[in-house]
Amino acid sequence: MKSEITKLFGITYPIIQGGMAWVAQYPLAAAVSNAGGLGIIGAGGAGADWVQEQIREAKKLTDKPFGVNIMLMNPEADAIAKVVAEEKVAIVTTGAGNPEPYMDMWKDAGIKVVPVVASVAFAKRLERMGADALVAEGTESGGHIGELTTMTLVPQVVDAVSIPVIAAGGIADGRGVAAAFALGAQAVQMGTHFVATKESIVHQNYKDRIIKAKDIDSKVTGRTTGHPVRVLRNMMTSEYLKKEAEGASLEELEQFTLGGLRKAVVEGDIQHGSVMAGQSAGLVKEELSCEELIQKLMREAKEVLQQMNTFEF
Ligand code: TUI
Repeated sequence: MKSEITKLFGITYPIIQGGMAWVAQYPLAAAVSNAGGLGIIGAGGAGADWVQEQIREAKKLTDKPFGVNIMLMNPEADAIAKVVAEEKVAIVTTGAGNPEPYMDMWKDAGIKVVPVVASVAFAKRLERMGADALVAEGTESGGHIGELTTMTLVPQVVDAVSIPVIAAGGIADGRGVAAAFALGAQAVQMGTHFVATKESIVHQNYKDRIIKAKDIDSKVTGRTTGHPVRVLRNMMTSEYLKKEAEGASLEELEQFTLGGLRKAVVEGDIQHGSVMAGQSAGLVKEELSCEELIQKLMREAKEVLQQMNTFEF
């Protein structure tokens, strides 16, 4: 499945791994790139030195292109933006904010800039600013989310811009990959299924929680605070959603989730931590290697698309 994105990034398959905070570290990114997709290191809330070390370790494990995701709410974003330029990372994706202040510096360093967007207006603006491609991320995604679904957002962004669009949110198997192409996307970005791969460094409890998740296990905290975050339901979400319904203050709610992702990823406390995952968790059935997952996605997508060719009109 060659596409504008596989050509632009110099990768074999149109599969991008999401740049998830705490989770997307160099072993995962290198494994995805070595398997023919695009691996991404998630800078999340980390410091610039940590990101630099991650990039250098990834370079030792792969000679294929990989990317770095910068979460723009991170107070260290300025310093991380400089590190990726100095290290001449092939591709930078951004999330949770506006990357315009860094675009010129990154373009001068020869970096391909791929912002994550959740609306058409923001997509058009970033195309004008020189973005090379966009990730259109639907509300089915895990973590910090926008309002629109992947099904409605992706075709509207595809219609509004002429740069290639990568679909994200709710995709975890080959049917989702085929559907994304039907919507006009040139690749997919997946997070949740990659969290539960062999090369992912998250605690085993986190992987097992994703694998046993049912369709209705997905919850959104923080709708009232303006920072909606999709997670898997547990004791923390029950308590949080109760506090939120009772009109708890912003400070109290923020305090309640502080350090929650680390608690789940590192300590494996899946009852009190933030188990960020998308709605696609219900589609994840087993822990595969990145190579096995990417091969499975491409085999399934090919089957679906060939099946569609047999429709009679
Ligand atoms: O960024 C994400 N997903 C994330 S970031 C994250 S880290 C975190 N940790 C604890 C609490 C909260 C977050 C976890 N998941 N996805 C990309 C994304 N970006 N989705 C939506 C957006 C977005 C939203 C609004 C991008 C830009 C935007 O507005 C920018 C503007 O200037 O209007």
